[in-house]
This record gives sequence, structure tokens and C-alpha cells, in this order.
Amino acid sequence: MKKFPNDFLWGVATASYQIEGAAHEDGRTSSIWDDFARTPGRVYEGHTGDVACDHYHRYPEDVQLMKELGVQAYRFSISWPRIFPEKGVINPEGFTFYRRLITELKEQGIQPAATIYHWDLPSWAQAEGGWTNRETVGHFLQYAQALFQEFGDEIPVWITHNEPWCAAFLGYGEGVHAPGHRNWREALAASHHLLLSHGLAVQAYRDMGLQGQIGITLNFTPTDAATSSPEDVAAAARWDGYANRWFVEPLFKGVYPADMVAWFEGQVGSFDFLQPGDLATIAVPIDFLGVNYYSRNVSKQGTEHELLQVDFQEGGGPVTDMGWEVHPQSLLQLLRRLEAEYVGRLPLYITENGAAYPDSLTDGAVHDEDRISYLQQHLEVCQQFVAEGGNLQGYYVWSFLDNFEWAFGYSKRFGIVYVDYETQERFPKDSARWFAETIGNNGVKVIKREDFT
Ligand code: PNW
Repeated sequence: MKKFPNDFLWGVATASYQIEGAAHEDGRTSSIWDDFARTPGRVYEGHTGDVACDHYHRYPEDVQLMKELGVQAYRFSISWPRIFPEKGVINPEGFTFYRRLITELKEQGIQPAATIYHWDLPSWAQAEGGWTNRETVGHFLQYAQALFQEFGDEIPVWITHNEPWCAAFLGYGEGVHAPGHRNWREALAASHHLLLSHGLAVQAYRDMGLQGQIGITLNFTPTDAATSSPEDVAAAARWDGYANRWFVEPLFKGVYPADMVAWFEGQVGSFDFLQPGDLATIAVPIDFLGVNYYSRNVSKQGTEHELLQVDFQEGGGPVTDMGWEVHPQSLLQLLRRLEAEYVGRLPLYITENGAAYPDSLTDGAVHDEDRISYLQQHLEVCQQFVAEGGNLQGYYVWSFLDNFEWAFGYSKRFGIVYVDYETQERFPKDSARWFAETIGNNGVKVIKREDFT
């Protein structure tokens, strides 16, 4: 078996709105996801995060289960409207839940890694335009500073934003995530303000003299051209610009990609939201890059995506319950590219990787061989990347628990732990046991179903 380095960090990941529930408790007000989920037709069968996995009340049991699986790090996110239920007003009870969670994690020897923003913008901020409004940047900074003040000494790893691509482009452009707008000018402004708020939060963290690590998590969708025709190659380059380069280039090179600026200006209009000094703020040095990887795209010129003038094609490999192609080789190429073109020797972490499958619970067991196979194949390329000298320092599975999968509600199960939403009982799937073995071995080995029974 090929081993990972001794200090390779093994973790699981979740996000506040997807698991916590307790939507109206201890002073929490609503977020854009509460509002979006309540808007008819937006989320599968009208599902909401009101109860979710009830993690808000069951966190001791959940942390205990992490411990049993041998998990070393837990990536969770903090709910902004618990901390700031109103503009400028801190709710001390909001801190209490996270303080208890952190204490529990520490008692079990699990390292907390906190995401500051995983999409649950307070409704009060959206009422003023949300991420399209530059003032939201200041509100985010105030929120981040409050967290650093409160938990700066307890939480050694901070992630400013989770997937600003989703927050900006799915939320304000494609309209499939909260707040559900379909306006590309708004989406571009939102992308810029998200990045700017990241830079300011990193500066604030440094100014406070804190000793932990701070970075950002981006989602990447490596893109292959459907054919070698110049049109399709250009279309794939546009999709790559939109899905990948739009965020990683300003962060590491201090500029937006010129081809995409030209394209967007042609399609959408000028960039009047960009102010002097913003790009330098965005490119402030960070301690690591978080990489979320699920799948690749195969693109060609077309009309399916109006802004980019791109069509999508099946890659041809097996797909998960999301319809996402299983393509581990693209993860390897992505990691190599990030190191070669953007981050150099900066530590990389896989902050999310995993798969949804239509699991079924029989006699308390879930035989999710497809998920094991997915995780195994992706960990193998991680191992290969490390073996060739890549600076990948850890891997978090998405997700610890089945949870509220955004617009898909509870219909998609990403967990390595099955959640019975009627009883809130947790059942570790075969993949959880496989992951526990992997952590124990500090290396990937193929485990067949018979090994569990
Ligand atoms: C990520 N896409 O979302 C999020 O960080 C998680 O909260 C989520 O549950 C997980 O991946 C699974 O979806 C994404 O359309 C949502 O490319 C959509 C896309 C990518 C990531």
C-alpha cells in the first residue's frame, strides 16, 4: 500500500445551513437560504434547512462518531445570522454553540477548521443588495473580526470563503442558488466583492497577530474541449476562465484574466465595481489554498450557456447521482496545474471531495461501494501527486453526514454517514468504515464489501 506523509491531515467537512437546523433558536435570524428555500419552486419539494440533521442539538454525538472513525480534522462553517442577527449587532448566544462545538472537538483531539462564509448571508444584508453591494464587504469584515476576536486562539485553521464561484455565479447569475437572481452584472460585482472581502479578512487576521493559518476554498471544474476545433477549444478556454481562472488568478496573480475581462465586458458591460487598490488587497498572501473537486466538464461552442456560449457534452465515464462524471484523472491534472501556474509551494488541501449516490439503508447498513470506489480513486491520485513532490497536506471528505444539498434538498446523499431524517439516527456507511481504515493505514487500499460483513 502506498502511504501518505506522516503528517497528512485526514478530515471530514460540512456546512452550517446544510446540517445545523435550529433555524429559529438562540437569536438566529434568517439567511438568504431560508428565504430561497421558502420561495416555491426553488428547492426540491420545498425542503428547507429548518431541521436538517439537527446537528445544533446532536453535535456531541456527531463529534463522538468522528472520533470513532479516527477523523483528525473537522471542517465546519459558522452561520453569519447566528452571530449578527441584525446589522451591526452581535448575538453572544451565537458564539455559545460554536464554543461548545470547539470544546467538544478539542476534547476528542479533533482539529477544528472553520469556514467563515458557506453561503448563508443574513437576510438583512441581502435586503441592501447582498454581495452586489460593496457595503457587504465591510459587514463581512466586521463579522470575520468578531470571529477572530472570539475564536482566534481556539481555531487554528480559517477559510474565509467557500466556493465564491457558487455564491456569485450560481446565486446572482444562474439563479439556481440563493438569492436566485439572474443578472450577470450582479454576478460579476458579487464575485469581486466576495474576493475583496476575503483579502480584507486576511489582512485583519494578520493585524491581530494570530498564529493559525488562513486561506480560501475554491471549487474547480477542469474543462476539456469536446473536439480539437478552434471553436471548441476556445469555448473550453472560456469555461475554464469562468469556472476556474476567474477566482484563482486575482488571488495569486493580482489580475482578472484578460480574456475573460474582454469577454464579460463585451457581454455584460464595463467593470465599474473595480476600485484602485482592490486587486492588491485580493492578492494578499495566504497560508494555503483549499481545493474542492468533484468532476470535470467537456465543453464545446454552443448556446446552452448563454453568457459563455458553451454547450456541454457527456464525458463518457460513469456518473454519480448528481450526474457528475467520475473522473479522478482531472483532479491530478488540476493539482499539477495549480502548483505549476498559481500556488507554487504553497500548501494545498482538498477541502471537499466526495459523491452523491442513492443509498439505501438495510438492517442498519449502507453498502455504498460506488462511493468507496469514488473516494479510493480520488485518493489514489492525491497520493500520486504527493509522491511526485506535490505539496498536498490534507484531505476532507464531503460530507461527514447526509445533508441539505442546496437546491436538491435532502434528495442527494453525500454523507459517509447515513442520516435517517425521520428519527435523526446516524448510520456509518461502508464508506465511513473504509475511510476509517484509510486513515488508520495512512494510505489507500481497496476494501471489498465482504470485508465489512
Ligand atoms: C459544493 N457546481 O457545492 C459545496 O461546497 C457544498 O456545500 C455542496 O454540498 C457540495 O459541493 C456538493 O454539491 C457545489 O454546480 C455546488 O459545479 C455546485 C457545483 C459545485 C459545487
